[in-house]
Amino acid sequence: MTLDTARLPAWPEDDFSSYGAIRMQAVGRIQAITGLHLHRNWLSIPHVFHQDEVDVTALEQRRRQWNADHPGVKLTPLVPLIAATVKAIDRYPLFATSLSADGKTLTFKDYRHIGVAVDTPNGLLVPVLRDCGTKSATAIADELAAISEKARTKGLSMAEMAGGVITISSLGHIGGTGFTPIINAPQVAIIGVTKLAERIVLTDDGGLSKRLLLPLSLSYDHRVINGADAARFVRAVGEELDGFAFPD
Ligand code: CAO
Repeated sequence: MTLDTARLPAWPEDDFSSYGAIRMQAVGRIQAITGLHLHRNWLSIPHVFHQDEVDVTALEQRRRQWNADHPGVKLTPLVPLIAATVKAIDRYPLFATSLSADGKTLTFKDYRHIGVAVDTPNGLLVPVLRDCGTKSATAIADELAAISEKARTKGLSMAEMAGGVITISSLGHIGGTGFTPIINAPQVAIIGVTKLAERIVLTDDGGLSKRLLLPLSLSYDHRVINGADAARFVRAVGEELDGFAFPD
């Protein structure tokens, strides 16, 4: 399928120096390559964005306690999220598929390799953590720390970025209440995570309760996934987070 871009108006050129001082800088190699892929994905995948908040009050209490009990090891909220995503995919395998280029065949993947977007000085890289369904939380945390450090300092090989069934992009350490990440083709969905937020919510008996909510932003390929699937999947991620078992 090709897009007819020939009919679009030309890119607007402007003499910025006529308005004031400017400086120019070449776009970095990684940013340029990433940009081309993101542009292709944005133009060729019909994205739909689904936003939800999951209650992680109990999970966060348990995570903080676990970190306090295990000095020297740190589990960030991303680690239970990776594990919960794997379990949600087990319940909704559509989220680990790829659509063929002709749109006729869907490939279901039984492996659970998860891509994690890493912000590096040279641009965005997406290392892939292998077999997250069979790894302990501490193994996932160790691997995430090692591979994101490598991405930032030495870069990654193509093999280290290949084979993910879904990608998670976390901006939770910075902020935000939601965003619309671009799908990492040939995957069919990407989960965006933003900052944990304390909220006062109305309880079933009409009272008020202070809860900790994790905003989840799912972008999905509407050729493969429908809105109801997306809503159920994100709810499933929330349920699996709630049931997450910290290691002994
Ligand atoms: N809400 C609140 N705090 C959060 C959080 C969340 N959702 N997620 C992480 N944090 C906290 C962590 O607990 C940690 O707190 P302490 O320093 O107090 O222990 C702190 O933020 C820093 O976490 P981290 O960034 O070191 O670790 P991580 O596991 O959350 O993420 C990594 C690792 C590599 C994914 C992340 O560092 C990163 O690079 N994210 C950027 C991804 C990105 O750019 N996405 C956009 C892609 S589209 O352009």
